[in-house]
Amino acid sequence: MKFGVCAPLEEAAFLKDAGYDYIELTVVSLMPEKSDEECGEILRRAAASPLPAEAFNVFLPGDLKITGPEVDEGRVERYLRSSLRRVADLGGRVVVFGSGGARRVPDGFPQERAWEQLRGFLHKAADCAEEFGLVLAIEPLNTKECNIINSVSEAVRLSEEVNRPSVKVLADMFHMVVDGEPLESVTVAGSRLAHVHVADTDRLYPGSGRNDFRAFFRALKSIGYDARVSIECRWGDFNAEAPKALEFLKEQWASA
Ligand code: LER
Ligand code: MN
Repeated sequence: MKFGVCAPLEEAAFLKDAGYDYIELTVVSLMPEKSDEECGEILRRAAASPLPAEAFNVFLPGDLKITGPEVDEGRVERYLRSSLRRVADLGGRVVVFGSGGARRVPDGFPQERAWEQLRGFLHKAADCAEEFGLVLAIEPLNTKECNIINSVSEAVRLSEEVNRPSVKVLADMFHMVVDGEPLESVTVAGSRLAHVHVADTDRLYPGSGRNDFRAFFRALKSIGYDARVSIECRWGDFNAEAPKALEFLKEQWASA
């Protein structure tokens, strides 16, 4: 199992020294709507990251709507091509489709139509992802954070309906705990599970609270999941907590 952290590029050297395997950067930090020339420095620095950037979250900016009456298809298509090309150029493997602002269904808009729009969006995204050799992981967000795709089981259903090899599912322990989703959903996701986010109670660092990591990891092991686990949490003293969190995760994984 590879362990990583959702963190800005500036933390890559520290995380490497602490023993992490990769860093999870944000797609939006690659400024996909700006030209390669305008982003030259950012892209050069990301390419020189001391730790491989194998995963990327925060896929779409909140104002790039993909549901509702005001979807700008041209802008979405340009964004997909530019962002996924940059992720692939940097050696990324998996892109997290949470993007709660972009996918949030506007009040009064029919949920079924929004679901249909998400299927269309994922087909377009899959066209690029497959061209660039990337995997997309549909991320369920808890019901306080978004009003569509709130559980791993819904993400699995969407992934099944889209039925493209690049469109898979993410399980974020924080969102599952907030909404009380059973671990059985992870088991049911099986080979569709492509990425994992973890945090402890109150979304603090692993090992600081009461979440049952061993049980969660047991569910991952039962389906043969052996890709990546990223910590996505709020840190207090990052330099003290990040090494402790890795030690904790490794111990929990080994004993699960
Ligand atoms: C993104 O991966 C996520 O889990 C959201 O809650 C944004 O913080
Ligand atoms: Mn997450």
